Amino acid sequence: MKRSYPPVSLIGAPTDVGAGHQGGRLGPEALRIAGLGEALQARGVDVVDRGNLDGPRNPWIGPVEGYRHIDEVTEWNRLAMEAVYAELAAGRMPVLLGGDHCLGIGSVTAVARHCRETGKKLRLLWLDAHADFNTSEVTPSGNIHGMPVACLCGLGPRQLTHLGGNAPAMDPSAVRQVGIRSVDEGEKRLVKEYGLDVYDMRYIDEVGMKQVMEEALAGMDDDTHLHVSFDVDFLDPSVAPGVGTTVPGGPNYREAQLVMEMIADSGRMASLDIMELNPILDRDNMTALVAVDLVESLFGKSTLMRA
Ligand code: EXY
Ligand code: MN
Ligand code: MN
Ligand code: MN
Repeated sequence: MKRSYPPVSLIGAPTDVGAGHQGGRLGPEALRIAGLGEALQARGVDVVDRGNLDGPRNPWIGPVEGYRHIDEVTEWNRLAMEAVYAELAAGRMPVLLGGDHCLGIGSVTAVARHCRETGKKLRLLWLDAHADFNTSEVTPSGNIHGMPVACLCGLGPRQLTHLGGNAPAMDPSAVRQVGIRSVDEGEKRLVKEYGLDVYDMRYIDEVGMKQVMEEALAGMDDDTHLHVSFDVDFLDPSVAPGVGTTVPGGPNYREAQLVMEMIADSGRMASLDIMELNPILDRDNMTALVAVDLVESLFGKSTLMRA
């Protein structure tokens, strides 16, 4: 079926304040150079590039009370939240270009507010090698890109859990995590306690990606707003080496394409993050090119011959 998409706004968030490596702040530009905007335009999508948000520089200092750069993280997320909310309120589809995955706090907080105001049900699909459910007590690093899902579910520092005014921004029952293969010990306990719906690599190996995505996308209807938070480290490092926290044993190119194609078929995606691309660690922009290729599939570019 040929689907029409709402107009898209690209928003660059060039920061790595939440990460353990520098270089993610070059991500938005690498995605532009890989032709993200043009690729969507070629699919008939109306695309506007809003340029980059302008937040604080990365101070590159160690954790304080379990959090690294928390004030800078908060400011970047406030900017991201406002930009994403404005696009949704204008009836557009925000595509937030990271930048590190701490930005998911601002992005999803904005989406959750939009859902409350428009009576939509939120579904959060978190494509990642990591659960991103750490707290200051259990984090091995203090890096806040390991904490955004916890913050969204009300677990974390007040300035992040209450970014949108009230907490929690969303209910854990709306979360579906796919591709997970690196969860810290304390984090694992919290993921279980909060009842996150996790489709880890073991489960993907056992039942196959098709069934995983059928389960992760089940139960959506016309009133569902699907937010896709695509951490590029979701992909196997052989396909996507240009990220700071590679974890072996991720989805291969074809499995990742299937994920994107099934999301496209659902017809529910209304907002998107593309996170954690680090061009400093990449080779010839190959990870950005793969990300663009996959995003094209999110917008219906599949070579379906048997429909
Ligand atoms: N779990 C580790 C930590 O909290 O330090 C690694 C987190 C990496 C998070 C990446 C972006 O998804
Ligand atoms: Mn809407
Ligand atoms: Mn992540
Ligand atoms: Mn990750």
